[in-house]
Amino acid sequence: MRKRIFSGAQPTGQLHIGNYLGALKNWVALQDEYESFYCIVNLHAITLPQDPATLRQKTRDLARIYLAAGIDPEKSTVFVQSDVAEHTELTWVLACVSRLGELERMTQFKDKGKGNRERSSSGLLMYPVLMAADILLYQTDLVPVGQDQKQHLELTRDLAERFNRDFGETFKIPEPFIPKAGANIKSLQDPAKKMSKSDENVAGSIFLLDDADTVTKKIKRAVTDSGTDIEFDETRPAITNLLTIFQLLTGKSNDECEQHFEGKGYGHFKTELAETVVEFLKPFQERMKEYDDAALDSILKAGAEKARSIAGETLADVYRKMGIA
Ligand code: ATP
Ligand code: LTN
Repeated sequence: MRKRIFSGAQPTGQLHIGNYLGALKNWVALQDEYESFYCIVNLHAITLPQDPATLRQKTRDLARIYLAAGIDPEKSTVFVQSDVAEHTELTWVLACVSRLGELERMTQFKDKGKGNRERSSSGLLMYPVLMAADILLYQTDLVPVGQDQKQHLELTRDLAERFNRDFGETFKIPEPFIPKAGANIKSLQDPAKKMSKSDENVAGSIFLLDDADTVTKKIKRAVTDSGTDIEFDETRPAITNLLTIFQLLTGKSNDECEQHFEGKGYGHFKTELAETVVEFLKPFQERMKEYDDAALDSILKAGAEKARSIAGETLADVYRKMGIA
């Protein structure tokens, strides 16, 4: 049997090149080798306030983005989280296994709740429990994510181990897959911060749906460090970030990138980087138009059915072991 992958992204804000390089690009690469489940996690989205019409639209847009990125519905299972009720059911069980202390220590709870515990939704606190349910329902081997999800993966493993210890072997313990390069793409405006959908300063992110002009302007305005060499250098995070984007989109090695820009200035480098990003985005944006509504509906329906058949088995086993059914 092939090993399994599970991953997902939230249908909120606009997907950016950090989401692509840190996660989606690897999902596509791994789908040939693994049995893959790629989920649009709309129930995670409502841990923060969302406009209903926008959420509905973004859920479908994100499915199109997965397909345009190269996820092949013939190879991978693509589905919407809320279409498979087992995710919410297992969340309740795992909520009873998790501890308040460990959830309150999650850095994302503090960040996304802006430190305001009194006004944060309890859903935001439960966010990583729902994520653990997503993963554990499918007896997942590998979870390809960006660096920011590492702590949630550790919690998932802890919950699975605790459940297995208390009720008997039930869940496979999943491993994170965090790429060496690209797992933490930084904001173009502040290389101390990660590129983020929720950043108010849109100049910091290259969105997958940005047009050529916007991309070029954002790259031209990107902050750089002191010094002039175009080299990977931890002490110069801004240039290292831009070079990482170039490297991952062209498939060149670090050395090849540095040689390519040897003796060239920032102006030249930024022009070429902008061209590279635009060339990548153009066919991507074209592919988004390939699936009409009916085609998309049928992919998501088939995906949910496949997902439900596996998730149902795991949940039945969990209930049996707990004396619930
Ligand atoms: P953001 O953090 O941008 O506000 P989010 O928390 O809503 O987004 P998702 O869209 O659900 O995140 O994330 C999808 C995937 O993209 C996750 O695997 C996440 O780790 C990855 N990711 C998010 N930001 C970056 C980044 N700056 N660099 C690399 N990977 C990232
Ligand atoms: N929290 C993740 C999205 C997510 C996820 C998952 C990723 C929800 N469930 C299961 C991997 C596996 C994020 O990227 N913000």
